[in-house]
Amino acid sequence: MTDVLTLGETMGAFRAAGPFRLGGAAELTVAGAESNVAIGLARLGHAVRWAGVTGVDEIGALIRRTLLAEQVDLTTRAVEAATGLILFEPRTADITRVLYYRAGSAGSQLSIEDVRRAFDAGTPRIVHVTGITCALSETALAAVTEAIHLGREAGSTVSFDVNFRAKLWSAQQAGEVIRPLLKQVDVLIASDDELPITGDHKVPEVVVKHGDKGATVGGVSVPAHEVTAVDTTGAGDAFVAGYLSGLLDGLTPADRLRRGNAVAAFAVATPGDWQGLPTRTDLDLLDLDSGS
Ligand code: KDG
Repeated sequence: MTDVLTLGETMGAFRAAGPFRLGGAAELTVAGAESNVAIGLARLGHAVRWAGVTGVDEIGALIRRTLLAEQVDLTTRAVEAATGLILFEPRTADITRVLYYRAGSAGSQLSIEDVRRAFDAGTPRIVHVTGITCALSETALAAVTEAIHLGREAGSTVSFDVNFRAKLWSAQQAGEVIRPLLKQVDVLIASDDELPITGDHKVPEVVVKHGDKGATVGGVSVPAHEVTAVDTTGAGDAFVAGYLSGLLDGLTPADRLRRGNAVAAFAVATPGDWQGLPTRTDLDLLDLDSGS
């Protein structure tokens, strides 16, 4: 049984304590919006599958090893191209500069066939995709389109997070690609500044992330937890993991937002995209209804 299928590019991630131009130590880990969501859901006890392509290299092995250790099921293939890299360079407490080394990467070779193989492993209750993957290559966009299509055919809930990345494409290009896809989406997730990209659409459930102000769905708003943030990278993905977890557990819209906010609160309190993501026991520390 698969609760959630997600797909995209996960990269090797270098994180330094300060400017990269000074050299010195940098920590190596992995990062990718969809695999962040997958780890978040797995830590909350859901059955998650991530589909993606890596290189035949040590970074690819690190990605597979990390996701397997986090109990994420994999549909992967390794190809003769380098696994992409992302560099996180903290400049202020709130601002981290992101540098990509991912053009022509293995991950951008994600294709329709990878998605079909992932569906063969089990029909998911939720298919979760993001705008990042749409921007990577023609084949990756085709993979997202196929995932949405197969999800609809199978009766899965289709979730789409805009996740606009200005280093990958312009807002206009993103709008032209994303808007047609939204016709088949059940849950649209966007931060408030990404809403213009989505244009007019009829998506039934629109979840808006307001950063440290909280989040909204329909007419319901829930404020974020007040925590000391040490690293906000991955906060949006953490929120999505919590929100989708709430959807899987049949929580009300307000409780889905509460769980999303709670998961994000844990994520920002620890350096790294996904390292601080909570288990259900952790959620109880916030004295929340963490569902069944
Ligand atoms: O959401 C955090 C992501 O930005 C990060 O993990 C890297 O997926 C990523 C991307 O493409 O920017």
